[in-house]
Amino acid sequence: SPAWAPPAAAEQIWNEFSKEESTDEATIQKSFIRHATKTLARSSYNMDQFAAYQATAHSVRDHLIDRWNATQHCHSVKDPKRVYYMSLEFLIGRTLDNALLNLNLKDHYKRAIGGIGFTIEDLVDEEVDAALGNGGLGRLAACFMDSLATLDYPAWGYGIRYEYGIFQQKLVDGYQTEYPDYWLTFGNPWEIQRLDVSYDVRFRGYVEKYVDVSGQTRYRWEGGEKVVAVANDYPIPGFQTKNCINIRLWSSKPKKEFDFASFNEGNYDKSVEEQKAAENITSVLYPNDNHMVGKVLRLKQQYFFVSATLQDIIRRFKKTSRPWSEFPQQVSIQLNDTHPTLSIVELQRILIDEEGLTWDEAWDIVTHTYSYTNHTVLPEALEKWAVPLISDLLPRHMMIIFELNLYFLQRVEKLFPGDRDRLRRMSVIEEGHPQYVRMAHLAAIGSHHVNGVAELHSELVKTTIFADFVEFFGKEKFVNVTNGVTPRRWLHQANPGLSTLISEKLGGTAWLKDLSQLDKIKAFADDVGFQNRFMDIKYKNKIRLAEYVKDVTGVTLSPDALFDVQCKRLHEYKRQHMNIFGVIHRYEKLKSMSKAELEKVVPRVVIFAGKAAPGYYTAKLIIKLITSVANVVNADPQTSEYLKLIFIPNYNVSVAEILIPASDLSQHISTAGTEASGTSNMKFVLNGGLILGTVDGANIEIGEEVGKDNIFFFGALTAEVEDIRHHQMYHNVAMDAKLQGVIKSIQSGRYGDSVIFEPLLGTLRSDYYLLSKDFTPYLEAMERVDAAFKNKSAWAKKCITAAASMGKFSSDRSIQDYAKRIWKITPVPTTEEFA
Ligand code: B1H
Repeated sequence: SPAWAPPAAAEQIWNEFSKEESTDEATIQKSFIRHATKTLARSSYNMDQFAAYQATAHSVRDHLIDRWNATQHCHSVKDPKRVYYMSLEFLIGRTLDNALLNLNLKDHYKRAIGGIGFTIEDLVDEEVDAALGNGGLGRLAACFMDSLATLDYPAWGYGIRYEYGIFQQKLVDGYQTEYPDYWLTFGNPWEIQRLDVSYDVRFRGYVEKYVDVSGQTRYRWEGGEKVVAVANDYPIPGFQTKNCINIRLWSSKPKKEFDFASFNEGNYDKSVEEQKAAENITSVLYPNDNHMVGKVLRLKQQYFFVSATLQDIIRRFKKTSRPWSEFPQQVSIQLNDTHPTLSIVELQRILIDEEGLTWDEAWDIVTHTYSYTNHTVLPEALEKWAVPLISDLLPRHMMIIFELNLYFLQRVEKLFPGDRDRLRRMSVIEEGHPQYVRMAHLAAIGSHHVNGVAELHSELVKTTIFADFVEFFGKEKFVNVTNGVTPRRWLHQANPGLSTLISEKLGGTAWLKDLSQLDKIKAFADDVGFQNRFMDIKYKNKIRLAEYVKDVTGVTLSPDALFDVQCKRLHEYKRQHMNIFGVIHRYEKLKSMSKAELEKVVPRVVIFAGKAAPGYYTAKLIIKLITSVANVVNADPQTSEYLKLIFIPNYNVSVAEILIPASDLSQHISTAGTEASGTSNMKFVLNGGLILGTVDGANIEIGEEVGKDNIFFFGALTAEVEDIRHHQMYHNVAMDAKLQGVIKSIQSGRYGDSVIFEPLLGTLRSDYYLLSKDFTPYLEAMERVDAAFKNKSAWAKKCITAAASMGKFSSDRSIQDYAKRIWKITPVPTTEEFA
């Protein structure tokens, strides 16, 4: 576009009014009122709390946009290497409170909004979550964006603007029921629609072979149908920096708004059909965590997202007229799991078909650009797509996949001549009827680095799914980057009491940008005064949670009880059923106790929360069992002082922000070797809770940091799991006696007609997830927890020491790891001259 500058007469006014708005109380109030009256068309007699939230959000958005503009200006002038984080999920949650804190405007807004007659805390609660993700993988992407912005890295997030986020969960008769999450009903003040940033995306069609002017045989993808991708920008402000980066979310629009020819022929349905089909692409998030479902629409989403994103990246790259060979020095693309893997094939296609590079030149660029994060080794979660599906939707891509697989296998054959089973194992194509494309193989072959998300998981990646690939490429390509969480949202925002206490002791808030400084809090672990303040904050957080629980379930909780929480997606590998079986065991035991014995019991509140994939029958049955047991336990006057059981419906980021700071104990009890990392485990300990967990995922590294006295480990180790499964299968092993007791209790009908639970109890016959093996060790670990909780001061010391040991688990550390070892990018602070 031609360089434009304001005419001399307008320059002064331009400069003045494009400056970042000042943050004094009166200016904020004026901005609030301007947005209320002009943006929302409200008047003072027509304001409610939601409108006040909207007006506040719009005025905060102005600050975000100022910083966003400055950051973009700075980056286009300095033109550094950028990282592009491609993810089909961003589980952001709410924005208002987080933005206020990151911009350091919370106190200003508190006063300004208070002066107008609203309370900022009330307004914050009006916001609906942006829930464009399933669980840990999507939330990790959101934490990474916060860290990238905070550390001044030149980064973009790319994703899909789903109109429906993860479904809303309600309980009906104790069963999960799903409702659509149409989060955009009342608009979204945090996004900026960019109708000027749009790209065509092609589907289907055919491949044409031709000879170009230089006599080269080439291919081009033609015909088919096109849809349009439109950009929606979501500004992400860093903490205490001018830097504000962007998540660009694509929405699909029809290429032709309306088919007038069909309409005039009286074919009304057909005239809107195409429009609807196009809009459908970005309509809904697939609600499966750790499970692959091979639906065409999902594949369409993936390619739509990949195509639009690459066109945008390439357009930016081309602005500075560098040769293609410099692409990998300017661009690093991170694939968040295999979901965006088609991007590898798409870049190869663009380079050879459209840009005229040779295959080898193109492949060299591709493989120096991409890196891939693996998030799971569970077989049912590994993506594979039927070849006929890809051939139909993306015919040229299917050709390229076969071709790159051929070249790859030829290289394997050269290194391991005649090893046909190795070729079969390593092929991108799984043979059969139909054939399948193994996306993880494609991602590994097309990337310069592959990483797992915790030490153990990264070892499993190297020894299981990519063992052959390690032998072929060498082990340097396979690295670990342990996950982290942002301390801004997960401590400063969710637990202001604790954040303030830490800042007081450390003399400022610098620790929020360098979490390793938390270490210095260990010095206060024995200080009784500090212990009391620390536990008093926990107590107040428990009261806040109890109020929330009262509100949504009607059950009254005592904040003096031990709050024991397991909140995460429902999955057999995460073993929520082991937890509820444990609760049943506890309840039966309480029922058999004398009054004198009961008086020695540590009162306990067990809290579950989490969504089950709508098609995951067993997971839904676990929810039904939890709610059925809760109905009985909570109504039993004999035990009610000692045990309460809660299922909090519709677990999401906002609920997590209440739940996590209020826990004394949280459970992370996956069968060893199944949970790649887990990230809520980090959040719980950071907030002064302890972990009861298996030797799995990031639990292990948390244990190394906090010390063995400050974490409750139990259960079979990863190395033992295979042998135990084998043994159970072939040697008629009797089920654990206490677990048998629990099953009897369920089958007695005490929690309602037990027939409905038979399919769940049936899974214990083959017991793939080792509940029987781990049950007694689990109960013993629980006894250690109860004993430890009785000594208040010793418990406080554990919690303080553990929380102060969490420096490693900041997502800032994860991002610095990626930046230095994988992306090779450096920070580019947005300096004053751009503001
Ligand atoms: C994780 C997923 C996942 N691993 C497929 N894999 C999906 C797989 O829609 N799909 O098809 C969606 C999600 N999610 C989680 O990633 C791991 O289970 C956690 O252990 C880990 O902490 C998290 C972040 O790395």
